[in-house]
Amino acid sequence: MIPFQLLLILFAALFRSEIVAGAFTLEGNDTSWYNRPEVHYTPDIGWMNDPNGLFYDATAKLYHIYYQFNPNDTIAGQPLYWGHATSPDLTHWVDHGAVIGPKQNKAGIFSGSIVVDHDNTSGLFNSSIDPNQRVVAIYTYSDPYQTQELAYSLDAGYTFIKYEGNPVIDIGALHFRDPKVFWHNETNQWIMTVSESKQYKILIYGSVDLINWALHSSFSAGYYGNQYECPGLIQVPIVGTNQTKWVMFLAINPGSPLGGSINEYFVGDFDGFEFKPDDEQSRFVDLGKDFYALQTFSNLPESDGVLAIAWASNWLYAGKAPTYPWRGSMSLPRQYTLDGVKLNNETVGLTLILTPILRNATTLDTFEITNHNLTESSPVVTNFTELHDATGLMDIELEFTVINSNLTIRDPTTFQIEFVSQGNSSEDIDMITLGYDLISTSYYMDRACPADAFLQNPYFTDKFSIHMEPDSLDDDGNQKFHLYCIVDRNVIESFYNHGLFAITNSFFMREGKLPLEIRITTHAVDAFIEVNNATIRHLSK
Ligand code: KTE
Repeated sequence: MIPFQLLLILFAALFRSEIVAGAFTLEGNDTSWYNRPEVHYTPDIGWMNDPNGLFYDATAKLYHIYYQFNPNDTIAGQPLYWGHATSPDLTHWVDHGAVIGPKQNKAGIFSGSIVVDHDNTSGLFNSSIDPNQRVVAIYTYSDPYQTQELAYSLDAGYTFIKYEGNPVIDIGALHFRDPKVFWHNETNQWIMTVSESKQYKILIYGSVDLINWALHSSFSAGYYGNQYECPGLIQVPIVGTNQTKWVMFLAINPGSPLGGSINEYFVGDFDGFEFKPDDEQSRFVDLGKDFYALQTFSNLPESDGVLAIAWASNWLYAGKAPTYPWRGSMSLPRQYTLDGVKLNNETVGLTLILTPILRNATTLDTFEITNHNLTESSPVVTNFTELHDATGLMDIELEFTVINSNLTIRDPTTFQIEFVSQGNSSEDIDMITLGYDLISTSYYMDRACPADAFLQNPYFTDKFSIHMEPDSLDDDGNQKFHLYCIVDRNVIESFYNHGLFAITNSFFMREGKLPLEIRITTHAVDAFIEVNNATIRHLSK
């Protein structure tokens, strides 16, 4: 006789379905939402890390993103799901919550990608499914061995069915994850890049049906850190030509030279089997501390070019960020192109050009400043609306010329753009700063908001800098510079010389405070720069 309890267990095992994602109970009061970014995607509730499965549905005209999601807490943990969100314009997002979950609690649906299987190469669809909506997710199942699995959707990406032959790749490894798949036209096959993390290998597989995969090659280069994560290979157009090069993106964590997590890339060629980099030099996509696990979109309309989103946080401190009831934010989408860029006055290198995407945001106020000689007594000061109207979302585009380059290290040669909160006294005001120093020929960012408890965290380093050559010279040989910066409540993204480099960071003002206004100031008594043009906007989504 089989005991009743055993029958129950057998029954449960046989009919075991996915475990359900619960949403935890909210404990916060209204003020807990004050610093939730406007246009940087955040989940409605819970923990979020890497962007996953980014794709465009050409029939519904909708962008889909998925994300590493713990709906049960605001820290990373298992069971780990893919969450899901959609947007018509990459700016206004609707969160749909958990969409793919693990078979048991101590497991996770780790990072991965989505492809649109137009031609039904997988055989998972029938003719009733719109070719633009033949959505296949390829992700890592971590239990704790890591294997690559498939799930497909018959309703345009809102629900998924796991492929019954899973896993599709199993090499018996504990650290083997983050498959990113694309269709390679020239060789008529799907290509997967996936990382054998602790071996510092990006494995490149090929398949004609998304189900049977053959190992083609392995790539290893650059700055190692502790391990490789979230690789991605994509063809990127070279500005002003009809040529392209292949770019291999790679994330390393921990072990960034800045601390924690960072994204690097390599430029080279790909023949459908092997990626050959032009050189083995690591180049970093972003020189801030909060830009990780970048993933590109698949199936984009041609006019979008190459777009990608990264996670705007860092594993060193992500779980402690003072936000509630969500934790984790995405970067803005960026468009990527390549250009030959002057790295110094003797060397030109093919470099990624980064263009932030902000479509359909509403402009509330605009300040235009032209031909303004900046001195201590003539700062640029903008007055945004009072707090009740404040969105905490603003941007600035600035062009300036160095009009006195004969200064020495004894002179004040720094100017700064200050993003300032409300407050009655200097102690009461929180401020983050972006500056440029002529003698150092470098920009800096200072994200320290005094009195923010989070700054006690020694890994939440607050100062960053980046060397920039002038963008151009004017007719008199004066150096000209360009920068664009967007601030969104607790994320700052800055772009130098039309997107040649970027620094992205999270920052946290004291509870209830938001960046409200932008000032450009200096301690120089005599002007050493002229603000040719500054456009400062107060925005809402
Ligand atoms: C820890 O860096 C590791 O050793 C983390 O597990 C993060 O890993 C899981 O997040 C990533 C991916 O490799 C995983 O698929 C995913 C990168 O949530 O952030």
